[in-house]
Formats: sequence, C-alpha cells, structure tokens
Amino acid sequence: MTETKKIRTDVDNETFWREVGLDVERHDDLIKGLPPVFQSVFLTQKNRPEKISYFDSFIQDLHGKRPKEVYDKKNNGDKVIGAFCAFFPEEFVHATGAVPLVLCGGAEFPIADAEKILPRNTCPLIKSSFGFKISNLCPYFQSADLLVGETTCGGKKKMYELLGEYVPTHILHLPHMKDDALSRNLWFEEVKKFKGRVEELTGRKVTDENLRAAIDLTNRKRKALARVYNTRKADPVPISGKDVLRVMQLALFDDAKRFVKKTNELAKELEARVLRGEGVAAKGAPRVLISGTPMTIPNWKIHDTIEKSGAVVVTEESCTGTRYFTDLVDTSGASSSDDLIKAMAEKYLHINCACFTPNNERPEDVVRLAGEYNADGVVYYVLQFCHEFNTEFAKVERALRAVGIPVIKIETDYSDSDRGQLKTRIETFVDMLRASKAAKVSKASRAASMARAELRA
Ligand code: BJ8
Repeated sequence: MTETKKIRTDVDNETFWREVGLDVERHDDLIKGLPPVFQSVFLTQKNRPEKISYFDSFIQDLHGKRPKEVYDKKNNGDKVIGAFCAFFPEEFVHATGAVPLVLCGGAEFPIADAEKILPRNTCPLIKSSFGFKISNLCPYFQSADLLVGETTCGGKKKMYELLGEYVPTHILHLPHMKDDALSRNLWFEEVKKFKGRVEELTGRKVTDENLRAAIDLTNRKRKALARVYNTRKADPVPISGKDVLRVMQLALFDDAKRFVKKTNELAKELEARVLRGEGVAAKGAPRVLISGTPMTIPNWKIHDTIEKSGAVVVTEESCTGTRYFTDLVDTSGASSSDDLIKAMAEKYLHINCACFTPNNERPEDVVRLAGEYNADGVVYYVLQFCHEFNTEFAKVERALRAVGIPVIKIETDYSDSDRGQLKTRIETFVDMLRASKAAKVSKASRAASMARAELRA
C-alpha cells in the first residue's frame, strides 16, 4: 500500500471523487497537506467561540460532504454555476434553484500545472484556479455546468478564454469606469443578459417572486456576516481574524440558508462574549486591518503570521471581507422586474475593486473602516503580479498617512518560501504598533494626572 492510500479515511469520498473524474492519486497528495496546516493555524488557538466548530468541520471535510451534496443536487436536475469574483449576481442562481459556487484557487499545489500554459508571472489566484481545473483536482469544479467570468483584470480575462475550452463560460462585461450613466446602463444590460443565460441553462424562469426571495436570502447572508464583523469592533476582540476569514471563505461554498443560520448562531455567541468582555486576544492587543486582494481557501498565511505575532486582525477590506457584504440589494420602491435587476446591478457596482478607474472610494473605505474598527495599523496585501491592487497602494497609503495610520505593504504568493521574511517584517510592524499604542496610553495617563493635580491645587 502506498503512503497516499494510507491517508484515505473515507471510502465513500474516494468513490465519489472517482465518479466526478478527479485525479484521485494526485488529489490525495493535495489534501494530505491540509490537516497539519489546519491544526497549526486554527486548532492551536485558545478560547475560541464554540459555534466556530461548524466551520471547522466544513473545512476538515472540504472535499467530502459539501461537494457530494452539490453533486447529488446536480444528479437531481439542478445546475451548478461557478464564479471567481464578487461581481457574480448569485441571486439569479438562487432564484432558479441552481447552486452557486466560488471556484477561486487559494492553493499552491496546482500552480505548476497551470504554468505549463499560463505565464509564470501571473497572479497566483488565476494560476491556482486554472490549475485546479486542468488537473482535475477540485470536486466542486468538476460539478460545474457553467462558469461565470468577468472583465476585471487582464490576467483573469485571458484565463477565462482558456477555461472556456474545458467548461462553458459566460463573461460579464464589467465597465472599467463606474461613475457615468453609460457604464451603469451597460452593466444593467449585462446583469440582465446573465439572467437570460441562467434561465436558458436551468430551463427555469426567474420570476419577480423567486427573485425577490433570492435577493432576500442573499441579503440575509450579507447581514449575518456584517453582524459577525460588528463584534470585532470590541476590545478585546471576541474572535480571531483567521476564524472570521474562514467563515467568509465559506460564504459561497455552503448552502446559503444553512450558512445564514450558522453564521447568525456564531454572531449571537460573539455578541454575548462582547457583553461579558471575553476575547481571544488580550485587551489592548494591537489591532490590524487587512486591505487588498482576496484570500481564498487555504490562504491563511498573512492572518496567521499577524496573529501569531501577538496582534489581532479586526477587519478585512477585501472581497473575502467587507467588499462582499457591505451593501445590500435595496428593493424598496422596485415595482417591476427591471427595477429589481437595476437594484442588483447598482449594489454590485458599489464593490470598489481596484480594476475600476478611478476608484477613489476605496482609499476612503479603508480610512473609514480603520476608524470604525479602531485599527492601529493596516497591512496592505497584494497577490504577486496583481498590478491593479499593487498600483492602487499609492493612493491608499497617502490616505492613511494623512490620518496618521501606519501601513505596510506585503506582496506575496501562495508558497511558503517567504514565510521567514514575512514573519520578520510583520513582527517588526506589530512591535511598532505596540510601542506607539503604549506611548499614546502613557501620554493620555500623564495628561489625566496633570488634570487631576490642577483640580486639586
Ligand atoms: S471584485 S478584487 S474578486 S476582481 S488579485 S485575479 S484582480 S491580478 S481577485 Fe478580485 Fe473580483 Fe476585484 Fe474582488 Fe486579478 Fe489582482 Fe489576481 Fe484579482
């Protein structure tokens, strides 16, 4: 028996993986790396909320229970629609009873395969996503009947053309300028066209009734996430940043209704913790906001490094963070199908992706969030070769410096080769935040003693 065979513990999973056409032997090599990483990143934390266990078990069986559930739905006639971006009008998918999934790759493993076709100097998210498909390593990908791409960055656009050779792919034409009537109209028409494609694929009509229900469901998902995020404004913080990141990462993997329920249960527990003053990090620990490119499973390295250095991540200005849930689809006043679709199109155009030009709302968002979450500093996270987010750093940095918030830029990929260097840079940054926080506290306490002395005199 080979070593890879020994690690298989679930015979049902193996049967399923073969059925969906996975390269099971290589897939074994892929998933055997997950348990030790998961143990080191998540299970070594102390005093975690109990309700996080649902999300733990989801990850621990990431390629088992849920993809099987999706596959069963597919066998019952439902369609599966995969996407790679926050600009994915998932409401139409829910409205027709199809399954929406996010298929962005966050693992290093399939990148070497992707590099046989894609240029090496391409963003790792693009290479990993593509690599998962061409190597038959992802059971979610194997179930997809349709992929949805979008005209965001150049690397993604060209990758989608190649991906379309493997799975039917629909491209949403996202305008690169968001503030004029022409762009708004183009985007509205694109969203409407996508509705037609979903209807065609599923053979089911999007009606006002099922669309309103789908909008309500997706809004409830966004509200549940906002509720969890809101508790992170407390000091001490009731949950670690990496645990919240993982919840975010599952928002488009899990069944939406179940996800809403489980996320609200978690939020309720966190709210009670806040009231009791209970946290995962010490009160007064340096608070970090992460801003930048998305982090998809199992990309946890920046959160892990920050939190192991004694700071706590209090929010993420990211598509695996606030950009996903901040705005709701506002249907008040919508009286026709077109009104509902316009409300959806409008909501999506508020996602301040660096692919837009200009994108001045994003630096404003980062400064606003740093204030709301009382962040002591910002880690600006850029996936290697992402020119959009890398270049936009200049504006975000300027906006933060203007309000006196320190920021460090980290550009990295999915490999572990820069772990040591990242650790050193992040620890130095966190030490600096700790020192400046201590200086502020001692200055404030000196001022208070002087004021008391003056009153006594
Ligand atoms: S809405 S952030 S999910 S495009 S990191 S692939 S931009 S080279 S992921 Fe994104 Fe949609 Fe924008 Fe959000 Fe390209 Fe940059 Fe890679 Fe990126």
